[in-house]
Order: sequence, then C-alpha cells, then structure tokens
Amino acid sequence: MIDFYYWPTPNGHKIAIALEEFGLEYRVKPINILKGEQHEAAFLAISPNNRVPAIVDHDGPDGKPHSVFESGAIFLYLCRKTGQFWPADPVQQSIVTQWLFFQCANVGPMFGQCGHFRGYADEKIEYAINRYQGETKRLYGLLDRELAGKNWITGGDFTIADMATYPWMDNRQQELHGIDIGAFPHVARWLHDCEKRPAVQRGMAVLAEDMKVGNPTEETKKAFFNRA
Ligand SMILES: N[C@@H](CCC(=O)N[C@@H](CS)C(=O)NCC(=O)O)C(=O)O
Repeated sequence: MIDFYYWPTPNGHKIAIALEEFGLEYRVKPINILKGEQHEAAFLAISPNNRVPAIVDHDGPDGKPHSVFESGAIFLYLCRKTGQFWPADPVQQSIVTQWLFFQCANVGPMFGQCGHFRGYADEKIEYAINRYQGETKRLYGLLDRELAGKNWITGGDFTIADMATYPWMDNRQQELHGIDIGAFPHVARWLHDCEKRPAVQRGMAVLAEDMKVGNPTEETKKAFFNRA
C-alpha cells in the first residue's frame, strides 16, 4: 500500500496519474497547501521542502516503509519498483529521463512562476510576467516542434515524461498562463491523446473538487505564497 500525500495541483496530478497508470493501490492523504498543512511537522518528516506530492511506500525495499518526495524521484522510484513504464534499453531510459528532468527543471518551475505572477500576485509586475510567460511560450514552442510527427514526447510509447508534462498544460493551466493553444497544434493533438487515457482521467479527478486556488485569501497567501 502506498500513502499518497497530495493536493490537486499540477505537481500533485502528475503522481495521481502515475499511480493510476501503474495500477498501484494507494490511499490519498490530503495535504491542504492552501491552509498551510504542508508546514506541519509530520508532513515535513516525509517532505522536508514542504511540497506535495510525496509518497510513503509501506512495501518498500526489503519490505520496509520508504518515503519519497520530489515528483521526478517518485516517478523513477515507481518505475524501478514495478518495472513498468521503464524501457529495458539504456538509450531509451536516458531519453525518458531527460524529458522527465526537462519537465521537472523547466516546465514546472517556469509555468508555475508564470501562473503566480499572471494570476495570483497582488502586484502585477510587467517584467516578471513577460519573463515567465515568455519562457512558458518558448517551452510550448519547443514541445510543439518535438511532438511534430511523434505520438508521445519521447518518440516511443506513452511514458512518465508524458504523465509529468500533461497536467501543466491542460485547459485550466493554458488559461492561467495566457496560452493560445491554436498556435501549438502538435501540443494540442498530444493533449487530446493524453486526455483520452482512462488512467489520466482518473488521476486528474482525485480531489478535483478541492482545486480552488482561484481567488486566494489572505490565509492562502500566507500559507501558499510564503508571505508569513
Ligand atoms: N519540484 C517539486 C515541486 C512541488 C511543488 O512545487 N508543489 C507545490 C504544489 S504544485 C506545493 O506543494 N506548494 C506548497 C508551497 O509552496 O508551500 C516536485 O516536482 O515535486
């Protein structure tokens, strides 16, 4: 059994999708980051950077419980645990890993800052908005070129790189980031293919009704945007 420490944000969705795609048994442990639950000691013992997602695998290596934070590390842990979504060929492994790291190091942080400065910051700072929206659009362009003529991001089967990237580019995120998806037809086609997967739909539905960052309150700003 895996305990899944989660809130329905793009980084959380990545692992909700993974647990569904891998067909693993899990229990959702909601961590309401809008109420500051990510700063509680019990959660910090599992995820010291006060971020979701995190997991505790009660059937870890040698049968002992093992906790993992950082979505990229969780993906790799689940691949190695199950042998699923992990190609045997070292070249393919390297390709999957590079696109997973690309998501974790670029798409997540840049899109996240774009959403913060466009959507949530009280003060609309033009420089920051231009900087992060510019990066977001550049990354959309890069993925659009990569996806031309490919079904999935790594060029082969659907992989953890697709699971990691999709939740950052769905309709809600496009709106937050000010993206005209018509300008990125290959991304649009790939998004549509991701959306058709039943496990992606199930993963995106976990606690979906709680996804209300919408209009942040003062309490939310303190808890989530680190304004304490
Ligand atoms: N690099 C981390 C990023 C995780 C992350 O930023 N999670 C956000 C939600 S999308 C969070 O928990 N934020 C809580 C906070 O900022 O206090 C990962 O990929 O797991």
